[in-house]
This record gives sequence, structure tokens and C-alpha cells, in this order.
Amino acid sequence: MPNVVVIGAQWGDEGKGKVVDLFTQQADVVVRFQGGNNAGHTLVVGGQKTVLHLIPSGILHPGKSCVIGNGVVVDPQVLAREIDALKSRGLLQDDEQLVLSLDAHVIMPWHQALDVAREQRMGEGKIGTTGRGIGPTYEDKVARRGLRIRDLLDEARLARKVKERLPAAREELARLGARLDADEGAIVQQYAQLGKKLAPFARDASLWLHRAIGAGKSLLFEGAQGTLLDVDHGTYPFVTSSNTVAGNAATGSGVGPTAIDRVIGITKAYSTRVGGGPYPSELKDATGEKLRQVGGEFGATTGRPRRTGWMDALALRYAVRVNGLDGIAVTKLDVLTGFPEIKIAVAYRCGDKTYEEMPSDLETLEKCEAVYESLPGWTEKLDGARRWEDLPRAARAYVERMAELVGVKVVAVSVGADRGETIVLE
Ligand code: 2SA
Ligand code: GDP
Ligand code: MG
Repeated sequence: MPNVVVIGAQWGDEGKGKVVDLFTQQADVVVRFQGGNNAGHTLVVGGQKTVLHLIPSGILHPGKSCVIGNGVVVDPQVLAREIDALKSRGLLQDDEQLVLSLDAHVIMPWHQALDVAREQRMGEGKIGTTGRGIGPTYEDKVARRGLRIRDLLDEARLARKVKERLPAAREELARLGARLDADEGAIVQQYAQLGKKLAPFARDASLWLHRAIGAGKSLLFEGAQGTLLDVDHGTYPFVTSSNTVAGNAATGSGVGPTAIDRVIGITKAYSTRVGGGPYPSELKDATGEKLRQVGGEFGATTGRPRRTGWMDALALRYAVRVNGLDGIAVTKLDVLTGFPEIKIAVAYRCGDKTYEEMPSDLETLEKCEAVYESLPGWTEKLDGARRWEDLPRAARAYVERMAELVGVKVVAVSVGADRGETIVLE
């Protein structure tokens, strides 16, 4: 298989975990390159569900390697727990299977406390973060004062860095009316211990990937969150704090962009969003509630109910553009069974103006209403479909119309959460 980037083409939770797990059958190495444990990637195999937050979604395949790249922000407690949970299930038996970049930045307890305290202060206008400390950790990275995995491996250096950062973090927390209970010594001890636990996995991941490419291995890059949550290209400021688009697969892992052969976007057959921010095709009615219930649209990390709505062709076309998508995989088509009519947003109306491409200005976007095209629904259950021809005519027409509106081919259609419930088209 060529080297492929799999990216969320909407607001996250498109089913990247499922698709990456499936594609891993043809790959050798799966690489996370951004985000952290804000992500919740769900894999279902033979009815058994696994939710991964940091470890790439290839880990269920023994013999395939998983890399956490330099662009990921790592909460070492969460990673250690995830490793233990997998080991106790008989997975990840060989430590060589997991590579953790020495350069990945570390989420420290004050980052998480700051994330939560800042959100509480923002009230109505809050971003709706996952409260995992993602934003504050990326802030420190860019401000050149972050701690990296390599700092956990050297206790003296760790102690020095904690001493440097902790007072300022405490001051900010106090200003926000919050506090961090743990004292400096306890934090150093705990994180040095975590460093020892993670040391067997910690490596120069860029060099490791370079050698894997040299040995003819194929790489699968696993995006987290989605295109519209990208810090540059998303609905800023209602975004996450990393670049979620395909271009960051190179930066966030230390391979050159010429190593990437193909980019696939994952989209639901409808849409969801978690957290605040504009969402022109949102459904705040009984139809939206039905999508949430039938689709099980609750956060895989926080359990928050996801906002739901119709497919948005403008947003998807935008994702095709900013990621350079070669194709899309459409997930959760089965969820639409039984809806008498299915809509696709094909334009936005904002006052007396009509937009056919995604407006870049948030204030405009906030005032936009979706203009819909309506297609007939179907009543047949889809979870048994394994070939394109198994789908009812109306379901095929819907997917074909989606592809036509966004101008790329559909490479797979997912009709259930299980690995096997997929129609692979190429
Ligand atoms: P953060 O925590 O700083 O990254 O939050 C900033 C925005 O990014 C959104 N975000 C997400 N959106 C969808 N899914 C995500 N992962 C979890 C899941 C979400 C959950 O798989 O369901 O469990 O709540 C994710 N992670 C970040 C977030 O909602 C903010 O809008
Ligand atoms: P990710 O963050 O993109 O990996 O997606 P999540 O795991 O957060 O959310 C996707 C949810 O949809 C998970 O509960 C999956 O098990 C489920 N899922 C994925 N594909 C399908 C599908 O085709 N049909 C149904 N019904 N569920 C699916
Ligand atoms: Mg998710």
C-alpha cells in the first residue's frame, strides 16, 4: 500500500478509528501526528469495543507498528493507562510495537487545570474544550517553554523545568480562582516515574520512520479531530489547538511531504460537532435528536452529547481543498435508514447574500442558514451490505450525489461500527 493520510473531513468523530483499523490490514505502520487524548477513536472488532485516545488505531493488529509523533501532546498518565489496558487484554505484548517520539510535548497537571479553569471563566462564549489540557500544552510548545517526553527521562532536568514553570501556572490559576493541589516535589516524583514507565517506547521517531520508509514499509497517518477544527483552517477560535489537516502529517511526524502518496478524508453521511462554534446545517429539532440517538452521538472522550445536523457539502468541499483529498470514505450510512427525506446543505444564505463556498469569516458564518437539497430516504437496514450493489437504490443515489457535489470519488462506505461492516470500493 502507498503511504496514506486519513483525515477527518468534518468536525471530528467521523469514524477515523474504524477506518484506520480497517486500512491497517494493508499498512505496516500507523502514525498519530497531532492532538492528544482529546481524541476518542472507537474500534469495534467482533463486537468488542476499544476506545483509543493516544495510541494509534492500528494497535489491534499484532505485528504492525504504531508511532506517536512529535506533533502529538501526550498526557503520560493517560498513555500509561492505555498501555496497561491493552497489555491486560493480550495486546501490545512486544514493546517494539509502540514508538513514542522523544520530542512530543507533555501535558502536565497545570495544563489540564488551566484548560478547565479558563473554560469556566469564559462562560457563554466558551470553546467547549475536552478539558484535557490540549490548548495550554500547545501554547507552551509554541512559546518555547514546554516539557517534552525527553525531559521526563532525566529527573534533574525534569525537576528544573517543573520549578521554572509551576509558579507562573499557579499564579494564573489563582487569578482564575482555581488551584493545583499537588506540590512541586510530588509532581516531579510522579512524572519521573511515568518517564521510567514510558522509556522503553521513547525514541527518535523521525529517524525510526525514515528507516521504516527505507525498508519499504507503508505508513498510515491517522488524523485526530477534523478539518473544521484546524487551528488555521477551521472555524477559529472554535477550534482545537493543532493543525488537523493532512499537511501536518509531515510536520507532526518528521517525514517529508514527498513521502505521502494519498490523502483520504472521512465523513459521516450526516454531520456532528462537539463544543461551541458555528454549524449552519445543525438540526435542533426532533430529527437532530433522532440522529443523535440512532447514531449514538455522544463524545468518545467526555460523553458529551454531540450536536447533529445534515451533511454540509460546502464544508466537505472545503475539506477536499485544504487537505488535497484524493477520495472520501463515507461512514454511518446505516444511521440514515428510516429517515423519509435526507437533506444536504448545498449553499448558505446570509441576509441577501448566497454563498456556494465556505465563507472564511466567522461572523458571516455565524449568521448563515443552510440552503438544502432534499433526497428520498430508504427503509432497508444496511448493516448486512458488503457490496455497492447490496445498497438500496436511494442510498446509492445519496452517496453518488454527495460525491458529485464535492468532486472526489468515494473509496469506502461504512454501514456499521464493526470492522467488517464496510463496503470497500477501491
Ligand atoms: P480541545 O479539548 O482544546 O481540543 O477542544 C477544542 C475544540 O475541539 C473539539 N474537539 C473534538 N471534537 C470532536 N471530537 C473530539 N474528540 C472526542 C470524541 C470529544 C468528546 O471523540 O468524541 O468526547 O467530547 C474532540 N476533541 C476536541 C472540542 O469539542 C472543542 O470544540
Ligand atoms: P473518530 O474520532 O473519528 O474515530 O470517531 P469516534 O469513534 O469518536 O465516533 C464514531 C462513532 O461511530 C463510534 O462510536 C464508532 O464505533 C461508530 N461508527 C463508525 N462507523 C460507523 C458506521 O458506519 N455505522 C455506525 N452505526 N457506527 C459507526
Ligand atoms: Mg472521536
